[in-house]
Amino acid sequence: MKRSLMVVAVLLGALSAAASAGTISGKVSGVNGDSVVYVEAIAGKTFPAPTEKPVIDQKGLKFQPNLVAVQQGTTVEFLNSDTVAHNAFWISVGGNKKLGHNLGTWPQGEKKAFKFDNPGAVPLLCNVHPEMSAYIVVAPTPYFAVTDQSGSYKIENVPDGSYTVAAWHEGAKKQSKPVAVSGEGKADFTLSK
Ligand SMILES: [Cu+2]
Repeated sequence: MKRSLMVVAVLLGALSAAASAGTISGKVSGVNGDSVVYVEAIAGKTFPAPTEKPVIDQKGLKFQPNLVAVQQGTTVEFLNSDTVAHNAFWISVGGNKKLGHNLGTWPQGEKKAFKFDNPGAVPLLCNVHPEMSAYIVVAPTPYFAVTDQSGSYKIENVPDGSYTVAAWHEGAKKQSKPVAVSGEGKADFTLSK
């Protein structure tokens, strides 16, 4: 009996959590392929850094995946799965050249880690292979999503409130707009170079 009551309490808790968390969804058009959509910094709110460490693999002379979105404060691991040595460096974060960094060069099977404490787009390059490139987009909040190839996106678990939502795409001008979330919010973007 006690046990079934506990199950009911846990279920009710899960239901109320689901009811209070909303979504922001929409479409990014005007560009081809993946974009990143994220909620800009929220005044007076900070978020603990995630403990999960996404991995970018250097495999087949490519960064895989070649577009990764993470929350500010996330440690990203860079793995080399190729038989040749790879490097990873970036000249800026969010256009700020003072945040450029070079992780060095490392052989197959080894990993290097870096904690991204500043928000913005990180243009990732390998100085051994000029054809290798990728982007990490560091979002200032936990509310972000990478679009699918058609540009559709959905950001889950967003509490009700008013936000500024930004859309980023490689080579396009970043666009942001206000979005009110009450259970759900919608934001479409049309980006241009
Ligand atoms: Cu390389």
